[in-house]
Amino acid sequence: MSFETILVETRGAVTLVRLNRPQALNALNSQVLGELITAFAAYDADASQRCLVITGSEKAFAAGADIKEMSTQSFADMYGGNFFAGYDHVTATRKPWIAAVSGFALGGGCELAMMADIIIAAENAKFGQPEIKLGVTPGMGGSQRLVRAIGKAKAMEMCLTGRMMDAAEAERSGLVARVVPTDQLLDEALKLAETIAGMAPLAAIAVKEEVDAAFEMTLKEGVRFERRLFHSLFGSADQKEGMAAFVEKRPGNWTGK
Ligand code: CO8
Repeated sequence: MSFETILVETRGAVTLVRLNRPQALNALNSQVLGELITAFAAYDADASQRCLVITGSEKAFAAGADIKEMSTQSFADMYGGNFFAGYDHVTATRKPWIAAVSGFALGGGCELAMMADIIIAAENAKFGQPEIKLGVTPGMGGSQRLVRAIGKAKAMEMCLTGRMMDAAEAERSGLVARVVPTDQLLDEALKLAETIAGMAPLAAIAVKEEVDAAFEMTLKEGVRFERRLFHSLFGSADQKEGMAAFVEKRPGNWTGK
């Protein structure tokens, strides 16, 4: 696979995706989207890969959707072309992925980070939904995922004013799992990814389904859904292996079966 706007490499069982448009602070254009769809689909399909990290540069995770690409588009272009609906393919990734955010994560950049299962932030990270300053609104899920992540009061304030939230506030507010020194961001994200990659693969997919279901279901339905997935994992070899490994006081040796 050859890409122009992202760099993709594998490190053991972890796929590392770097947004790579430094001249535009990693602004997300249609080419980036197309390449992300391909890279995420390849990750999901590759049984040797068990976690993915997406990151940007130290200055910018991504400064938003590409304003220069969007500026002259008409309603018909956007609506008729279902602009950026392709991110639904990215969010359909079944295996876990982490956003490692340094610098600006604005507009679509913040929204892409929020599509991840976990966000880790560098101390210099800045999150924001500044679309209102451009005469538009979030368009890649920001108004929905930000409310779910940090609650209505702060989400509404951020979307109505376009103000940026620093890493410390993002951690306090529940947007990010952890803040780490900027020069350690990638190492810490890869360490976390390796930990997740070391877990039973089917259980990791099931955990994602269950936690994500909490945003879609009533508590009763969600608990039932979780219980059924729990039951179903007793049909897997990895459940037998995991419980035998515990009894035998050794690490589990997962097959993903
Ligand atoms: N799009 C295109 N180019 C950008 C973007 C962007 N979002 N952000 C920065 N750039 C470019 C700049 O134009 C500049 O290019 P050039 O050198 O050719 O002029 C280069 O990157 C460097 O940027 P700056 O000189 O502005 O760097 P600063 O350090 O001075 O400022 C900021 C950094 C504060 C991040 C500033 O660049 C900025 O405010 N950027 C725009 C942030 C923004 O408004 N983001 C939201 C965009 S809209 C959006 O994301 C909508 C998502 C939903 C779309 C889906 C619809 C369905």
